[in-house]
Amino acid sequence: MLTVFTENHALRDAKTELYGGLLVPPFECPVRAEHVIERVREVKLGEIIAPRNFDIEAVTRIHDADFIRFLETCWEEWSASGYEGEAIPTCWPARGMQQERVPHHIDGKLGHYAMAAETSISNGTWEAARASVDVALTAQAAMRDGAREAFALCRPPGHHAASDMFGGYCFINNASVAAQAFLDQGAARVALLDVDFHHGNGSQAIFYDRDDVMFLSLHGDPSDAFPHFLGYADETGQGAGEGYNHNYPMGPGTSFATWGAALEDACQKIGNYAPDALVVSLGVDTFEHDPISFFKLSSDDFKRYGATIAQLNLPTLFIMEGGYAVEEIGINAVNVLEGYEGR
Ligand code: Q9C
Ligand code: ZN
Repeated sequence: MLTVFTENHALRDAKTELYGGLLVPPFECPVRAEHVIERVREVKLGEIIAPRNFDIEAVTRIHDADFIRFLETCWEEWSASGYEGEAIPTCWPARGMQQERVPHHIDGKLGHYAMAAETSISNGTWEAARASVDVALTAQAAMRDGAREAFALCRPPGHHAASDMFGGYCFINNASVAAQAFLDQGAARVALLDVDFHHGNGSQAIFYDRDDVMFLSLHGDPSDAFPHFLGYADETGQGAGEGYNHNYPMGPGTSFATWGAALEDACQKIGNYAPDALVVSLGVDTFEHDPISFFKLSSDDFKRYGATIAQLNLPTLFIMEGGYAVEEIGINAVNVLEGYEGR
């Protein structure tokens, strides 16, 4: 399988994450991607190529242009304002407040465009996010040009980012941008399967009223897990999208027996939908030793479910999302790809 990767992911190197009332080193850190590419090399998964640079138009098919400009200029504006630390939102347009106006002050802009406070914006964040979506688009282009499957080793991840919202370590929704690229090249239907531990709220919101992308997500029950305010089973889509959104929330301690059954059900729905391509938001924070998650998948389970996804027999684009047990992240992510390849 082809892998797309760039060292420019390391430009995303924030020093702070607001966690448990402390500013800690971020769980979403550069060494994650280094471990994954190391494992890709170790098992000789296949060719590794660098991304090419895509025009921003492929990104603004999904994201609001003003939001993209905000990401581009946020660090500059924040540091020019005299603040000494990294950019962290501290106030939001909560219930009863103005939702539509975008404030002038950087504190207001951060609150308008952020969904959460753990994702500090730092110098280089925009450049890394842009490189990450180029990785996804390069892998997608390889499939347009004939590859049956590809692995986009994206970092930073993307599935929490909505059309005009960042957070949950995400800035640009790489998987959604890639899904849209398949459609723009002539696909009639794309399935987006999200197996990251967290609900892909950004991807869900982006495609919620559409029937040309079916979104399916297996994740920690939002009642107990981030992002807390989306991802319940009764969110089934709206308008033309009614019936094309499927959530599988699962509780603390969920084992592979339960998780795998949910995957089988999701795969059945994907098969019935008969998409032209499958995009997989591949997070491996479902791992039993993940430091911020509560599922109990073992490293072997990742190989097993890769094989299940392969049974769909669809052109498949894997997009890297989360996974914070950094020592095992390479083994776990590449196990899915090896399982898919029948190794
Ligand atoms: N107590 C991804 O996996 N904070 N993002 C969780 C846990 C945010 C995860 C707090 C987790 C974001 C791409
Ligand atoms: Zn996650």
